[in-house]
Amino acid sequence: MSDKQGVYRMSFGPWNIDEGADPFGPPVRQPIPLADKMKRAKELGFDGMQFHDDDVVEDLDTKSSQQIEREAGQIKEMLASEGLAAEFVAPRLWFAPETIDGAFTNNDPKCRQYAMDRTKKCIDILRLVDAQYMVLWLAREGTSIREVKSARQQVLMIRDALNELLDYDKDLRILVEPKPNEPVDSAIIPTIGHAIGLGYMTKAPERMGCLVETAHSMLCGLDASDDMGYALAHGKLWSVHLNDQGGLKFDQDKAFGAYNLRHAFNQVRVLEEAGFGQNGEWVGLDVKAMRTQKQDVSWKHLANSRRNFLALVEKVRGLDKNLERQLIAERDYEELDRYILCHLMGLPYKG
Ligand code: XUL
Ligand code: MN
Repeated sequence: MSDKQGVYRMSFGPWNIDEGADPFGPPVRQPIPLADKMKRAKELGFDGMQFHDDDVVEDLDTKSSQQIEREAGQIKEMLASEGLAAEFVAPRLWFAPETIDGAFTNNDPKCRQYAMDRTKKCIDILRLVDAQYMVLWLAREGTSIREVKSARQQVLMIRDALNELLDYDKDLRILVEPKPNEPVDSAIIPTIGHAIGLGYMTKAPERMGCLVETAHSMLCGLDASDDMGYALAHGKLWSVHLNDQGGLKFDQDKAFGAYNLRHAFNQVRVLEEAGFGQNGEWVGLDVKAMRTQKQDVSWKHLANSRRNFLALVEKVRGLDKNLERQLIAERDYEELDRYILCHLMGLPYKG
């Protein structure tokens, strides 16, 4: 919840309205300018935007610091004129030739230097657009075959890089977003436990948090609501990427609640119970439109995810807590199961 009790601030990133290209086929929609995406965000009831560094400054690697300052300043003005805020900026450390074999764990010191320089530019951009955090998805930190890198060394290399970044900006807060695979076969920081442990290894654990993405937890074979609970227990859940996923497939980024309503309900429940949002945390989405969607409706997955989230907030708040407590005390979990399903399906429940 935000400062207004009970109201969540929600965000998404420009990549969540995309052209529909996948590894097997080309784009099927025209690109939509960032300004239009921001307008759409406001119309749909969102409060902020998430960014990759080059969503803010295109072709970042070719830009001077003056150009970076000017272009990021323009984005800040665009946000302000829409009444939106920037939640985070994330360095895109997986696209350049230098990051083919990883960023901070690359075997080539020149490539590691590229990753460090690029991330420092991301931090500069984050300050220029007034974003709250840097999100770090460690996309290619891992291996395709184990023998090319040392697992122990990779962790220490990432820790050293984080220490340098925490020194570069003494107010910087970094949220590690784990994912077990894709694009690498085996990521070195696959789960939320790894992400939190990594934060504790740095010189400023108090500025290290994490972000749980529903689909990423599921790709680990884990339950996202439990991952959120684990991070909340550590006081480290500083953002989420809500979406959905039909089991152990590629990272589908489906609309929140689209596959498994009860799973979504339990994510909302764990957030509500902990008062998530009261310390300025955002409810972020990371969802993708189906490739079938035509141009003029290529934003419906965002509207639907937001609606589903808010409807589930009402479902969580509308639970009969006394009944829940009573059934737990009686250890009648089958009955509780039935009650929850009736509640979710909107069916009348009679004990
Ligand atoms: C990739 C993913 C990223 C991060 C930000 O699966 O989720 O978009 O959220 O870099
Ligand atoms: Mn994500």
